[in-house]
Amino acid sequence: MVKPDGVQRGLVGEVISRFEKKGFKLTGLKLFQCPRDLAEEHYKDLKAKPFFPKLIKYITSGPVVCMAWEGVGIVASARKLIGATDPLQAEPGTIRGDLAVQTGRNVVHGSDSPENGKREIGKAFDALLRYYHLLNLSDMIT
Ligand code: FUP
Repeated sequence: MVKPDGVQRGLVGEVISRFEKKGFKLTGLKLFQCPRDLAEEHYKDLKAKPFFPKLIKYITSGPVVCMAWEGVGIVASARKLIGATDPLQAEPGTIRGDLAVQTGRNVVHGSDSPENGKREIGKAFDALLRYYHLLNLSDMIT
C-alpha cells in the first residue's frame, strides 16, 4: 500500500515501477480513503503504542493506493524492496531508504506474512479475493 504521503508526493508510479522491475505482477490496484475503522483494524497490533493515534490520523488523512502483487517469494522480497520501518535506518536502494526520512511518513506498507497479505488484500479488495477463491488461485498471492 502506498500511504497518504506517497500518494501526495506523486510516488505511486515509482513504487509500482520498482515492483514491476523486480519481476512481480500487479493483479489489483485501488485508490481509496481508508476509513477509520479499517485503519484501526489494520494496525490493531500497535494499539497500545504511544504513536497509535497519530498513525491512525495520518493513514486516514488522504487517499492510499492498495495493491495486490503476485510472484515467487513476493512477501519476503517486498519487505526487502521496501526497507526498514525507520527510513533513516533503511538501506539506500530500498523505497524507504531512497524516498523518505521519517518513520511516520515512510511512503509504503507491505504485508509481513503471506497470511496477513491475504487478510489485508481481503479487507481492501473484497471482490478480488472472492475472484481468487473462485479460480482457486489464492496460492498465487503468496
Ligand atoms: P512496518 O512493518 O515496517 O510497516 O512497521 P510496523 O508494522 O512496525 O509499523 C507500522 C507503522 O507504524 C510504520 F510504518 C509507521 C508507524 N510507526 C511509527 O509511527 N512509529 C514507530 O516508532 C513505529 C512505527
